[in-house]
Amino acid sequence: MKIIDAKVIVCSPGRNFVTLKITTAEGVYGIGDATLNGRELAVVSYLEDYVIPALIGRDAQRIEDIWQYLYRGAYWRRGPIGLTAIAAVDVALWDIKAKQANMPLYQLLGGRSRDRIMVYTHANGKDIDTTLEAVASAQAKGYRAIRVQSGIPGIAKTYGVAKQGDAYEPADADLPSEESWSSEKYLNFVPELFKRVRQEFGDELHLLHDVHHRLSPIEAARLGKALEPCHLFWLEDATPAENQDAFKLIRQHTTTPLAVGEVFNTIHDCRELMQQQLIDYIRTSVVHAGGITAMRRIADLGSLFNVKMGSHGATDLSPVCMGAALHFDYWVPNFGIQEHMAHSPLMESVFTRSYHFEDGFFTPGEKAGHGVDINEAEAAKYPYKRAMLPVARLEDGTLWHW
Ligand code: CS2
Ligand code: MG
Repeated sequence: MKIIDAKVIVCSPGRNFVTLKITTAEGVYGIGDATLNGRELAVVSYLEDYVIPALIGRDAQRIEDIWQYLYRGAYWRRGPIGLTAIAAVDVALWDIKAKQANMPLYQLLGGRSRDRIMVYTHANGKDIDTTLEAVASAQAKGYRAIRVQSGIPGIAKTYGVAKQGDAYEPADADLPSEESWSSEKYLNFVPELFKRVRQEFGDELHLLHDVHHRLSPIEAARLGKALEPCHLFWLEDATPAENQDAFKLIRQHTTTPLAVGEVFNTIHDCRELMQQQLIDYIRTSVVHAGGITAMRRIADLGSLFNVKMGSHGATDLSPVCMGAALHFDYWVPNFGIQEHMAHSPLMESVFTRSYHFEDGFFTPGEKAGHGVDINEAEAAKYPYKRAMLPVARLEDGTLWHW
């Protein structure tokens, strides 16, 4: 199955998406997501200028060899741009292989390990009361697990909180907008938020919270400890993980389960955290961590140390990634949960999908391949629009982690 064509499709139906389409001499094609929020065209260039010319003429059936060729063979390894490009190729090739076998992708991975895939969604509001309303509305839609974020008194704009009535899309400006941050104001507020959520919704609902890398390790330990009575499903990205040892300090102080990894690209970013049992969930995604081929290795390493998969699934990961992720989740033995932020009807007018939501759970569908396709004529109606993620500064002007 010779690869005869590979092309990148960039569209912006409400937000930017980059999609790779690989076609074989037999006419079978596969698609992969290559979207890296706020840095989309860097991946397009990596694909068009370096990857695609080297792909043409290769055998689409040799997924592993092509993965090694693009990773090991590149000399300049790792990093979000390269691994997002590799992921797009990998997912497109798995799509082709599954179509060729006339099977849904999860069957090629070893078949399903569960009947349905639990997802969590987002509830957010400008203050506690509107956030409680958002939790009620997510619960009414059937979600059993909800990530709760709220505006913080004294901080004008906070990650994870939508502008009034809008779905949360952080890449909102042509150049990065600036937000201000105070860890102390945040730390004084979040325990009260979760106390109110538990009071209102009881003990059964799974609650999650994203710190978005904002705290120092000792501050994260303080938050984890304060939230213990509210028994979170997880506390996400409590501190930046470049220094993996930082999680040791958090772990020593709290039993709140820890999740990290949406910005990780390779198994090397996960290894120490896993081996030292410093985390409970790993949030690497199919699109940013090198595709299905790489995610299998990450999951298998994690399984040795009781680490479960809890993949990133914000709207900046396209429906193509979501489709592939759901096949992976259906199979992976050490599954924890999958993030789900619903794509808008406009986004879904460009991508057709076979995955299906019911009662808080997804199934990936039985269509051959990963079940997601792109309507190129629709995509062409929505040209790329530059949109960057914000940056954050402390109240004294110091640049901080966004
Ligand atoms: C967030 C994301 O979904 C999450 O957990 O951290 O919304 C993140 O901010 C975006 O994906 C950044 O592109
Ligand atoms: Mg996050």
